[in-house]
Amino acid sequence: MTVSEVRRAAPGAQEEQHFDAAIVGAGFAGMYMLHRLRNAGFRVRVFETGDGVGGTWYWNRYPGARCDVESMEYSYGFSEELQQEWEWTERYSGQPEILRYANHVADRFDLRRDIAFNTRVTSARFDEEAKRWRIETDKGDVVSAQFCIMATGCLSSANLPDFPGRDSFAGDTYHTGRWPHEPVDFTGKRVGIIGTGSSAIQAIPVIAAQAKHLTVFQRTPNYSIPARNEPLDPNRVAEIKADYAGLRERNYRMPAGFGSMMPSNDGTALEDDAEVRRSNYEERWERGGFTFLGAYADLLSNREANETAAGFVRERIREIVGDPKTAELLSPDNVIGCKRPCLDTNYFETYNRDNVTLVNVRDNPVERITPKGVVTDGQEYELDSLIFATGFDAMTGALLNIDVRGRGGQTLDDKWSAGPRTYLGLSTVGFPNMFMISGPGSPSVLTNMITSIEQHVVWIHDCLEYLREKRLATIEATPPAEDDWVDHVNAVADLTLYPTCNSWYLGKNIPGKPQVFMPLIGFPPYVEKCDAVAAGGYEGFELDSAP
Ligand code: NA7
Repeated sequence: MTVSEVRRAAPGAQEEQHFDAAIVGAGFAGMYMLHRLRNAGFRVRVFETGDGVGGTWYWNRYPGARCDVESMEYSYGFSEELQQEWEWTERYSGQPEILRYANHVADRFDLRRDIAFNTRVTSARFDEEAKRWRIETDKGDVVSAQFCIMATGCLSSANLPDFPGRDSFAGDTYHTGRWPHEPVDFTGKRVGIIGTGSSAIQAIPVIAAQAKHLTVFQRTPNYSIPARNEPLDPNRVAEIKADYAGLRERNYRMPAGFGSMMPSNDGTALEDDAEVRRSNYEERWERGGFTFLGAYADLLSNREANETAAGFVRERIREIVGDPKTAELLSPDNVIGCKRPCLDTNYFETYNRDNVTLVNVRDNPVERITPKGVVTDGQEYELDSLIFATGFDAMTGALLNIDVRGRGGQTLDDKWSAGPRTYLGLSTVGFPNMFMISGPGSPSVLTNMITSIEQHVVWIHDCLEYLREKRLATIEATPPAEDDWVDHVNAVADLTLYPTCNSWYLGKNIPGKPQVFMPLIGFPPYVEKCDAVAAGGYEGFELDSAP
């Protein structure tokens, strides 16, 4: 930085610093983006609200938190040394191990020196004259950067519903996505948990084993497949490591960027007779994990086919859960896979414990929260601790929590008032030089997130190098490219059963949120499109030369 580059902000505030790129967030996306750009000689600063790296795995420390993608797949593939030296211990890693991995990566690549921790970005404004972003933080930093890269995560803005009397509860309250750093001991406590999504399904068996009593308030029952987690077999690990690049490459060609170790069947469910179908489902149920939904190619496009898989899971629930009424309440009636499918360890079994009660809040919603507990259907459930496992304002929440303003001072909130509009999920018209990593309109949450992150980071890095080489000041998506892309994302979703339920993919979990199917289905064609856009000199973008 030269002296002439330094401008003073308001008296008392810190001096304005100039960077090539400012990155918001130090989760897996922000960390790799920093590494990649810094290696290419760009001056980069990362801002992170937490006091450590890891993003999702920094915040989601609830008991039982675990990744649903297998460890050997849910890890960076960009460094052969890194993937050879790191040793995962279980088929699916728990949160503490993933956080250790994130810290190892930060140390190994010396990332921390360019990350401002405990620092929340409050605003990002595009200065049209300077063709640069001006970024402000809650610590008084004022930063100017040519590029603003949002690595804010898809599931990082916690959803805490506005239950009447919510803050009057006298005991301890928790949100799964904002769990304390110190261990929480529920021994001897009457615990309540609202929600039965992925987080609750992982936490419930662990908390039930410790608490005096656990009351689960369920609005919508969820399908869940056994994870069949186990220690990793060293021989299997050695086999994978002997050709790790091969596994990454095969995964890259999978619809969700992972799962090549047990690929989906090409056949359709109704082609098989009932017995064959059942044995196919059984094999995948025994194997555990998301592979269950790969039993047939049409499970998410044909309702009748889907019902064969859904019915199989409902049968398993009835087999596992002793009390028929509880089993009935736990049995979903919607399309399986329409909401994010869950993986569990002894979830349904937990309802056979004497110290667990399931309360249906679908027909009689939570009326209010009192100092003593939760009231529904006129009955008060007395509790010592209350957990909100109520999810996230997914995909757009974290971005819109920042006051982002593009050309003409337009806010992102305003631009997206009818739902997010992007080109490739990477960029949005009116906000030049701003990139989103795994933004709405990209495959993101429907894939192995680390694979999607790596693909976006490489694409953004290549784009920035291209602009530098050609001495171009700005890149901005064009309106027709964005319109076509939004239509494309919707058209792909409409070919499937995804839009048929109240999922967070559609924004339906947040009252008042516009309902648009946000992720793009299908990783390989997306990668092809991104590559073609770049190879064609960034088709669908307008590039502006340096002033
Ligand atoms: P989810 O999957 O969004 O689950 C949230 C749960 O909270 C779900 O069961 C909701 O019921 C329930 N919920 C939300 N608001 C309310 C109200 N007002 N009353 C009762 N119940 C409510 O979040 P998770 O944290 O479990 O998982 C998020 C993702 O993280 C997951 O998909 C993985 O990708 C990892 P609903 O279904 O809306 O009726």
